[in-house]
Amino acid sequence: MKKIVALLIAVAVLCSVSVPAFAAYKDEYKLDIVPSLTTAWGMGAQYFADLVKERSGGKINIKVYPGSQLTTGKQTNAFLLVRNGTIDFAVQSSINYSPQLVELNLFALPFFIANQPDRYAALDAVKAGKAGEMVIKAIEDKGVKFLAFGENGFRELTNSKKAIRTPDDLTGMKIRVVGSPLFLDTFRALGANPVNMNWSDTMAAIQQGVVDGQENPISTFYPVKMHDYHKFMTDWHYVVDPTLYVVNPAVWASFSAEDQKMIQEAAVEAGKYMIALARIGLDDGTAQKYLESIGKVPEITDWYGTLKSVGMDVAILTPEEMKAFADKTAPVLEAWKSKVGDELVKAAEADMASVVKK
Ligand code: X2X
Repeated sequence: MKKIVALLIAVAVLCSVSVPAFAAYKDEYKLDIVPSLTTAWGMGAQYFADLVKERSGGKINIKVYPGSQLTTGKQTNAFLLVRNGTIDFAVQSSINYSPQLVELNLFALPFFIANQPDRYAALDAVKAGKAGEMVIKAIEDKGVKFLAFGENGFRELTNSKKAIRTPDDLTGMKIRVVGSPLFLDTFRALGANPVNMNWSDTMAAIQQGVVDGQENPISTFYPVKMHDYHKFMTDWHYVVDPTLYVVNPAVWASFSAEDQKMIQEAAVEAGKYMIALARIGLDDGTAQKYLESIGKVPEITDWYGTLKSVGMDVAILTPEEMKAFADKTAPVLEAWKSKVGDELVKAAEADMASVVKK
């Protein structure tokens, strides 16, 4: 009798693990990104698609659509379109999801992560800690499956007019910012004149001189030759945007358990690659070592030297100069901490404190 029961249990277990996925796989899964394929963001998204294709033996074909094609230029609609299934996958900036997910403004709080002794260690601690868990939960509670973090990068300011080293230098300057209210508040507090604009419209506005400045990570603005129009950069790292690899839940449910595992692992791996690409030449050398270890060192490894060689004037701020910007934006930081949620902000502060070397 015992043997029969054991056999029945074994059969039941086997059946449950080998349930086939009945939903047919699509010929193509669409993946949305904002910038070009030549950015760290684009390369990290493409690497994900390549890994999934290779590891599924060509069965799962993810196509990366750069330049906000899938959101018809409206990058802040990406979350809604992944949720409703118009878009299958996305690798999106936390900033572009923040209109729907107020929690994601955490990373764009001015001089919050930037003010930590090691901003990269602080960011990693937030993502891996309690705050990261809360952010992931917020995304999934709103109906999108989270796969992994990537990175667009810490954002630096560029402009066509003059070297900016103090808030006063920014007075009245027209600065293009992303479509998120926090950015308007931050630049208004600095005395600038911020304008919301999609990235897909930004280069034309810059070329025509409609705006004087913009802020983006170096690995995102260099490939579009920002230096041809903006001779000045301020190295202030005031906010960061991690990217998020996500998928529509129904699409996710259509994959077999093995494929889900493979896709999840591919996203984590591609995310690590993107993070290293966004940091190479800017961190303590960890990114370069990682890229060497996987045999994928990019052409440019020295950003400051590269920017100099194309004629950019880079203002490296002293701690006192950084403080002047942080002081000016402190009321925005305080106001937005409450909007983001005190519990989440406290969790992030504790996560960051845990990696500060005593
Ligand atoms: O629009 C931007 O500035 C960009 C490309 O960085 C984002 O999508 C957040």
